[in-house]
Amino acid sequence: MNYPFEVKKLSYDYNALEPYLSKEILEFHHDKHYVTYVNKLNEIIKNYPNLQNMTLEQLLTEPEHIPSEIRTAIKNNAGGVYNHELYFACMSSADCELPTDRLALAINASFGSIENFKAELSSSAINQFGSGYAWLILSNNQLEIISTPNQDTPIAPTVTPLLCIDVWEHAYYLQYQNRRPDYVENWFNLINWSYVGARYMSVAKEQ
Ligand code: MN3
Repeated sequence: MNYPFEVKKLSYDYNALEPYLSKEILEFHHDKHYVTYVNKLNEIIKNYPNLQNMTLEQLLTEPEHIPSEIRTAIKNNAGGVYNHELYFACMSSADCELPTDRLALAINASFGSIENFKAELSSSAINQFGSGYAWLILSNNQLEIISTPNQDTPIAPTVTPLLCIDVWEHAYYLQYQNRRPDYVENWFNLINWSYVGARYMSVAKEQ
């Protein structure tokens, strides 16, 4: 039984990501925005016992098991939970070293260099029109950078999200107002590469 889904606490203090991300933003983002998605998801599946045994990943990858009248609501709210949990987990207060493990080799092989990777991910995040996310994903064992609108989640049997940046205005407006590019630039200082690398190692097959 996975139900009810529980709010995951941050693994760092609210002020741990300063100066790149303010305490105020993180408090609102985690305690209000993310928590609301958890509560809404639980509310939606309250009356659907069959869905209460499904994992968050199953709710997102097996729409055929979800009654059509709540399919969109599940996509939005299970997505909101999954995406925020990944976003928060991919950040760290530690001075994040660039990746040096097998993920680093894969990034170099796929994008040419870590600088190119950063440029592509930045562009994807800055150019996502309106609300959404930019992602590093592993798709059929290949690294790719994509962006998605709203709370869409790029997850499928052959697709695993490895890293995401939330570019909804609530993720940066209190500190950066309309300056999304500045937020994106600073966010690169916060990436928890050891977490992202471990995520990669858990799903990547030897090339
Ligand atoms: Mn958000």
